Amino acid sequence: TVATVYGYPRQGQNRELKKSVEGYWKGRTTADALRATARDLRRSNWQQLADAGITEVPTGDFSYYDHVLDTSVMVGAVPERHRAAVAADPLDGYFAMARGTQDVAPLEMTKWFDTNYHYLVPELGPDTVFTADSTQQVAQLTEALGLGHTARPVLVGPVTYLLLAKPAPGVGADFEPLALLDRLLPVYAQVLADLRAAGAEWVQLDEPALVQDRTPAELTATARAYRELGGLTDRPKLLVASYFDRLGEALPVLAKAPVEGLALDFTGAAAANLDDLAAVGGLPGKRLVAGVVGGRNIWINDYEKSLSTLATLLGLAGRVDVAASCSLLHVPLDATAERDIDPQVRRWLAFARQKTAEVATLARGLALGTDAIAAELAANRADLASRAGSALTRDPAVRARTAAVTEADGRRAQPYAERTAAQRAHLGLPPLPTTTIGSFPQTTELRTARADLRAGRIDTAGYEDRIRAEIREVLAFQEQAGIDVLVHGEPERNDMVQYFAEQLTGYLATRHGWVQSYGTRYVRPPVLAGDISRPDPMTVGWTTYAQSQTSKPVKGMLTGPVTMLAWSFVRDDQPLGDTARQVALALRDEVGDLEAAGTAVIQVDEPALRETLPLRAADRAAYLAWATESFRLTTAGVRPDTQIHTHMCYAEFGDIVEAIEDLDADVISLEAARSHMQVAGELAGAGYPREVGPGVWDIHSPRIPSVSEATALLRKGLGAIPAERLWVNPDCGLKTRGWPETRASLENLVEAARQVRAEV
Ligand code: THG
Ligand code: ZN
Repeated sequence: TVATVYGYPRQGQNRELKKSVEGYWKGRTTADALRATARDLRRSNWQQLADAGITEVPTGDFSYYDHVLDTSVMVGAVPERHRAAVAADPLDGYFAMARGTQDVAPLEMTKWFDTNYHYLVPELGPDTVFTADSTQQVAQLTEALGLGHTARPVLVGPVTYLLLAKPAPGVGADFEPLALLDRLLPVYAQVLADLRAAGAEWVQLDEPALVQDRTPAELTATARAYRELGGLTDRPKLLVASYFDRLGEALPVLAKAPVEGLALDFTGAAAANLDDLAAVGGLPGKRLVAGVVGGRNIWINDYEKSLSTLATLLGLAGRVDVAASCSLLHVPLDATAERDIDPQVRRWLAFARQKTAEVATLARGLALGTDAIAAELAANRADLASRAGSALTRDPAVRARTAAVTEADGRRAQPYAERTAAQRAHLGLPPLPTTTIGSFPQTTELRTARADLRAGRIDTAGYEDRIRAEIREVLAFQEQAGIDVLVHGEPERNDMVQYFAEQLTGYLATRHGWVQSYGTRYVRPPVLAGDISRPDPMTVGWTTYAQSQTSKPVKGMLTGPVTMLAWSFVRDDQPLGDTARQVALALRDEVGDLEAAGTAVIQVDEPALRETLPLRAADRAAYLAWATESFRLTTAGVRPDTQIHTHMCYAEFGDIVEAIEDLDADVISLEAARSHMQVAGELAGAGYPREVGPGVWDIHSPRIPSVSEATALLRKGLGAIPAERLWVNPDCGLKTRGWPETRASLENLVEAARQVRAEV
């Protein structure tokens, strides 16, 4: 019985890869030094895996930036605009595709399924010519074999690669990249032949796109792809892997394909694969790699449950091996590094390193019987019991409160049409009111202040003095610029999710739990470990301080329950909706305290509402039901004249307009500058009846929008949304911007609002 994984965190114990790559970009690290760092990290990762008992290690999962970009390089899908850079220097060309240069735009970036990892979107068109470049894959395999490991290259499969691609610039939106399948397969055939020649017995082809709803044509193309690859003579054995959900209709297609093995996810909702597999008659004669250790959450495995799944699977396949459900890229490296977490609680946690040990233990249990792992089983049972019975995971007060929630708690006292008049009277705003999304530039001084506090160079009082000084400056600027609804600028927050998590009981923060978000950028998602409560107000002090400095309304700023879940590791011992409800009630208390302290406008951001949408359409209604309910539970307790705002960070939400309406917020701000106000038209077209602030400044670019550019966008917005419901604001928060462009852009925004106001 083989123990294996599909990928491992790339960054290293101290994010050495991030430092080395960024050093290379800055000219402080040579290409050779970067390559040496990468080689050391790979060697050390493989050794860690082998030491943990992983008997077949993955290769090709390592990447300087993104493995989907690596696949584009492997198949020669380099966009025209990057060819010269790639020809001049492959490494610099690679980074040019990833990040762009002065002259050329990078590839677009988007989320990898419903994870928090972002990949670079392949750009393809009818003229795309694929050519095989197996250099990187062969080199990594050769390295691993040279170090004495049994190794299996892991590649993005051809169907998923094409399904993740989009039409290149200038190619019609109706172009379907999957039409290129017949051109792509010979390139995969070449890579497979090269890997076989380099010593690969098995190659894994990842096809997670097959766990999404697929059309009959896409399933037919999948069958054709694997008939063709399976029919090759000069090839390694093929393992086709899927994860993140059940395969569904694609399972019979792959079960019949002439490949030697399938890797399936058996965790969470994907456990349905078990029954589905039985229904298709199993995989006689094939290798089944069973993903029974959750690869994207941080909880220890339930050994007895996994062993029972594995035992059932033994009757369904020619051979059963054990794996994590997906690449371990999505979890932090090592839970033992978290010295600040109570050792008892730390035993509930499994990061990548712990998960590899779990996979190895289960493989041993499967091969040798449970007696061979008796000690591990007993310890596992004890740890699970400690978690289930802990006061952290079960707080009777929280449970009583969530159980008592009624439908009325999630309904505002008056409908929008009535409360809008009360809000108007209360706030006294002009038409086309101006505001910002919440954060102002996070300056070096602020970062220094936080570092000083952590290092003990300043005390809490000294730190708070610095924050208050920053708030005064941010307010003074907004007053002088003539903005109508002010914000305090959030100088006290770095990552907003982490900021709130640190103040809520039941949440754990990590010190070293970095997870790759994109390229060299990482986040440290906190852990929703137990029942959530709010011992003390979290933002009221800063908000009321800000309000005491100005006669204009200051907006209170919170992160909504859906985003708090989406950017954290969630508990696996209760439905997501229950956790969301607990977070919502804690936030509801904060909303109530803000209102009681005199805050007339409260914004609850939900940038993740759409990104957490389930992969399969059938699961979406249930998700949207608890997601919108938890938002309403957070916000609905306020008086009619208190105005609730929300903010989302994307322009495509055609499929969730109804859910946005269900939030029952009074005002929503959205990204719109880049799409030239298209969203305003979409919302109006869908009959959205509330106030909208489509962003008129694309804050993702350092460009300063001119007054005439902003007035043009506002006039366009007025074509879709009447003046009494249109707000004027940037696209998103300003924490990544500098002060010079922030000042100039906001002054132009206010001037544009003044000019357009005069016209209405
Ligand atoms: N917070 C959390 N999760 C998120 C986001 C967030 N997931 C989705 C999205 N936003 C990801 N976006 C980013 C943007 C910037 C960075 C990471 C993810 C980033 N990270 C710093 C780095 O790697 O250098 C580290 C930041 C730190 O010190 O905390 O720049 O907003 N939870
Ligand atoms: Zn935003």
